[in-house]
Amino acid sequence: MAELSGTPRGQGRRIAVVASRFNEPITRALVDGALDALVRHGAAFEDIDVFWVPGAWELPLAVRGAMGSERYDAVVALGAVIRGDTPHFDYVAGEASRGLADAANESDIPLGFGLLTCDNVEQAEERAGGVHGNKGWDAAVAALEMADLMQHLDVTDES
Ligand code: INI
Repeated sequence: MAELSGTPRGQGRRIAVVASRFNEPITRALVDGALDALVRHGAAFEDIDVFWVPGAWELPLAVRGAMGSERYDAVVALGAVIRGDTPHFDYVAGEASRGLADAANESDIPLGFGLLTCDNVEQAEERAGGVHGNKGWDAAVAALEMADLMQHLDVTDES
């Protein structure tokens, strides 16, 4: 029996971080967390590109673009959808999540999912560098781990 898991190694990896500007104080903290995680795991700063989109709704299109560009070994999607007084939240959060899942399922390039869906700003702050950690960091590490695992599975090339 073999048990394998990926090691989150950033060395030599080119990474796209796609982040939404809506709720920017939160999403910038997620981006900071992701960049910190990538560099601390060995990625070179110059091998990381950060793409900003208006809101979470626009994340899937840019993620697909990054995946299709053949320029990246991993992609990290970051956003924050915060519940308001109308059902708008459900549409944006649900469709952004679905769009990201669709993009992930149609590509062999790992996608870290760092989209917060919270009831209020406090919950989002707690997950963007607060008591519940930084989900941008978590998403970046997950993407690196999966990039390594996919090499074990021989799906991506070693370059
Ligand atoms: N986009 C977000 O990223 N977070 C939100 O909380 C949000 N809310 O609540 O409306 C939001 N809306 C904007 C949406 O993502 C699109 O950018 C916009 O509809 C233009 O297409």
